[in-house]
Parts: sequence; structure tokens; C-alpha cells
Amino acid sequence: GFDTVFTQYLTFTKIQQFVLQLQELNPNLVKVSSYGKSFEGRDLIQVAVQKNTGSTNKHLVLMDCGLHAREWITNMECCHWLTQLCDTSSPAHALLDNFNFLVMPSANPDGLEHSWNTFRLWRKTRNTNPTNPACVGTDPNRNWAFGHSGTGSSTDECSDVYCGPAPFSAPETLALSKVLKEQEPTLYLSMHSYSQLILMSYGCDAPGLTNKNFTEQQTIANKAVQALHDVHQTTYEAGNSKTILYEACGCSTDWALAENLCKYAYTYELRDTGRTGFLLPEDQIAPTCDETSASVVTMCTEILKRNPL
Ligand code: 0X9
Ligand code: ZN
Repeated sequence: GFDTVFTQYLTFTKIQQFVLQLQELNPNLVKVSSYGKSFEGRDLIQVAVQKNTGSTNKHLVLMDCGLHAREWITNMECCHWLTQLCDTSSPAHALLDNFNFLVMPSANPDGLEHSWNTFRLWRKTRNTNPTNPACVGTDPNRNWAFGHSGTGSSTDECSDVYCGPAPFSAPETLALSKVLKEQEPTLYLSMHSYSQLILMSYGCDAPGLTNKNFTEQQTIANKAVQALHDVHQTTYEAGNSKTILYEACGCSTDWALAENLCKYAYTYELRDTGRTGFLLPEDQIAPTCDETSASVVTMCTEILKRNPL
């Protein structure tokens, strides 16, 4: 069973085993497939969770985790969300009457492996770069086409926020962007850590471009913050990414909104606020996932209220 899963961080191999086991246990709910390959040839795993109810016009929610390699708690959240969706006694499962879900539990598998095996605080992908063989990888949250190479990113291959020579130069972001274009989810959630924030677009200044949906997105995010707080009294803040964190261009959620691929997009920054940072202790995996998944349930519920099928 999965009783012990949320007491220890999972490697890429363990994540792969986890989702395959979930599929085996829930064959009519869960479909595991690959949406491409990483630079080093690992599968980019996507897990579709859908319930056959006869309805053909359900909302789609796309959630990615682990775009940044060292943010291990986010991979755990995707796995936790998947178990909740399959657990018939969970409020998440009830959402399947109105929503389909597509979950990417390890959006940067090469980076995750590098973080486990070689350097715990690795952030980027693991591709080789055009000029400097000593500096590896692209920041997969600076490699998107909206504001590419702008404020908060670097054109230095050695930088942790290296944006790549061109948008979608990294196979991991190119593959994810294609899924977003094909699927056009109602809600796109990109899971990161840390800071305990729910971030909204735009986090990159673009002349003439405003998030037309901001007020409604803020209202929904505030409800999600409240639902999260209700579980373990963890304090979150929801707001514009640039205002409450920093300006960062080339991010995935900004691109998805700017391209009109989704109606709602949020970047979560999970626990903690910096005491342990990326090295969040394993005894915080379960409570972090419990509260985060509760907030995602509320987010979906609030979106459904405003967008009935
Ligand atoms: O800098 C990032 O990529 C994210 N923070 S992290 O510490 N996980 O690296 C924040 C992304 C901000 N999002 C937008 N600009 N929309
Ligand atoms: Zn991140």
C-alpha cells in the first residue's frame, strides 16, 4: 500500500513505480503515459485521471511538479494528489464528476536524479549548453516564450536562472508546452517550493499586457489559502508574483495565460518559509501534502462554481 509513501522523498524511479502501481490498482481511473523524453532520455511521465461518467465536456486541470530539481516536496504533492483522486472517500475523488486531471509528477527527471545522486541543491535541467561545456542545464522556469531572457533570468550558461539560447530549447519545457497547447486546461497549476505562496500572473513586465482575470483569480486563490490554513494552520499569502516574490520572466504559468491556453494559472510555492528551505524534513511531507491537496480541492470547487459545465 501507500501508507509509507509520504514519510520519505521519492527518487525518479520510485515515482515511476508509484504511478504504475496506482494504475494497476485503479485501471479504470488512471492512465500512465509519456509525453516525451528528457535530455538524458528519461520518460516525461504524465498521469491522466478520469472517471467515465458519460459527460464529455469536463474541465481539465493540469498540475506539474518538480520542474525545479531540488524542490522535492513538489514531486510528493503530485503523488499525494493522485492518491487523493483515487481514494473514493476523499473530496478530491468527488471532483471527477466535473473534472479530468493530468498530472506530471516529475517534469524534470534528469535534474531530480542529479539532485539525489550528485548535488542536492541542483535546480536546472541537465542539457549541455552551446558554448561552455563546464556549465550544464537550463532553468526550466525561464525557458518559456513569454518574456524569454527578460528580468530575473540570465543568458549566462553557468547561472542557476539560465534561460537557454531560445524559448523551449530544453526538451522538458518544449514537451510540456506542447501538452498545454493540445490540452488547453481550464486550470494550470505549477508546483514549486519554497515560500508558502500562491502566485499569480504576470510575474514579468510586458507592456500593454495585463492579467484580465486577476481579480477573480485572486478571489479563488484567497479561498485556497483559507482552505490550506484550515488543515494545519499554515500561513500562506496569495498575490501577484512580481509584487509578493520577485519579477521573473520566461515562466511557464505566464506563458500559458498569455497564450490563452488556460483560464486560471497559479504557481504554488510550498513549505517552508526558509528555515529549512529546499531541505524540508521528511516529517513535513505528509502535512504539507495534506494541506496543499485540500487547497487544490477548494480551488477546483471555486472554479466549477464560476464555470458550470
Ligand atoms: O523563480 C521561480 O521560478 C519561482 N520560484 S522558485 O523559488 N521555485 O524558483 C517563481 C516563479 C514566478 N512565477 C511567475 N513569474 N509567474
Ligand atoms: Zn521552483
